[in-house]
Amino acid sequence: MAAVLAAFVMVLAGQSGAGAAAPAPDSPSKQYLVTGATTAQQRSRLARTGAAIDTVRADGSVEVSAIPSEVAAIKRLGLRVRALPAPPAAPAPAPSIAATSYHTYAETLAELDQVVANYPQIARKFVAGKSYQGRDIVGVKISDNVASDENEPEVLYIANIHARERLTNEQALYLIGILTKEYNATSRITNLVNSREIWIIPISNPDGQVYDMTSDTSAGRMWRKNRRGSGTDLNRNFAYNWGCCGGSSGNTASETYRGPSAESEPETKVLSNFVRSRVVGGRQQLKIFLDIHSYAALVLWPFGYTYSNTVPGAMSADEESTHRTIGRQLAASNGYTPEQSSDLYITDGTTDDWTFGNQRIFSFTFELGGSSFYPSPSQIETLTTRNRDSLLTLTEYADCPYRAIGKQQQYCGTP
Ligand code: 0X9
Ligand code: CA
Ligand code: CA
Ligand code: ZN
Ligand code: CA
Repeated sequence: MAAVLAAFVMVLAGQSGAGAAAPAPDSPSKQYLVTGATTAQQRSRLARTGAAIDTVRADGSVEVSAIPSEVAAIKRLGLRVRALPAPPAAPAPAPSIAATSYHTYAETLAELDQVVANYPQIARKFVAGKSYQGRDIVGVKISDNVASDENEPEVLYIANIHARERLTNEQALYLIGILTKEYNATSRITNLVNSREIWIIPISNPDGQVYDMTSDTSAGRMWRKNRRGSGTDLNRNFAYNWGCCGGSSGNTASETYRGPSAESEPETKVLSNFVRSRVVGGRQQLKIFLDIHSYAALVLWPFGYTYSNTVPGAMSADEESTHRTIGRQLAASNGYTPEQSSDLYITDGTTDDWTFGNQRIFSFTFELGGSSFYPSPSQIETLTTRNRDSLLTLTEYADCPYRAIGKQQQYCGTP
């Protein structure tokens, strides 16, 4: 009953932005710069309109993707809003620099096939399931004796759940690249591949990614969601406190539309089922989860649905300090800002709230750096190489994340 009432109130709130003169509810979103929202509470109020917060600038102003009814709601909050220019079209890549341009979905699949062909002992392709439009959601498992399910700590990295966050696929491919090419060459990497099972899904939202990259110009379409109906924000569709807290929208046109129910979207189901499939003998094998986004240069950890650092029965003091300690260490390496997700703004139904809250996997979200969703291809190498050490460090923590706070003896029985 409470949930029904809450949903009803949300619907009313969502509709209050649509006055007589309001534009059609399904007008596409555009990017705006919002000034006047500089605290987490103010950004949460902004996010509660349904606008997607794309990045927080150094001066505290916020870039958002918003539909007209949301722009009206932002103005009613007393915040200043001005339209941002559409991202510049990237120049068509010359053949000589084609190797450094963004991978399409097809090129990504070809690259993964090449990796498993080159490194069959340590790299194996897997298909987690299919998207709404029937595309394979593909990943690579990297480990020694890759064909067997060994008793080794497992980690899961996913990227490109938001279609336009194109650099995130490149970051995943970069990680696959160093783990394979440097095996038996760099001892830190050899040790990791020998002692972990590393699952990497570079394009979690293939329908959205293909749609975003398929346009008449070389600029992207600025598409974020999946492609069922007018699209659902997959990072608001996960089944932990779904739609609880004003951190997503009930308006189908919104960039943060949470979907009709938790796990309503095929892609969410595929990713969630994959995570559940790693419970072997009653134990979740995944010890670390990372969801890679862009472009606010952040290291985030749960929870996003509440400002509370700890939650009885859901986030103990030791779990919180383990997340925070690892998160700060990663940020010290890649130069991003470390914070609890809700310090950015309240979100609900995100990947990491579910992987930790429901599956007890220590979970992080990276927002990669960059000046837009489409940094110049010439920046790919610099922007991804920046995470070399942080990604290796995170993978190392899979043995016992509590090692970060010196409690590996207590929680993992290891010295
Ligand atoms: O709003 C989002 O989904 C993420 N930002 S983005 O610009 N990539 O869309 C941030 C999510 C932060 N919250 C959690 N990870 N819980
Ligand atoms: Ca192995
Ligand atoms: Ca295993
Ligand atoms: Zn994102
Ligand atoms: Ca907090």
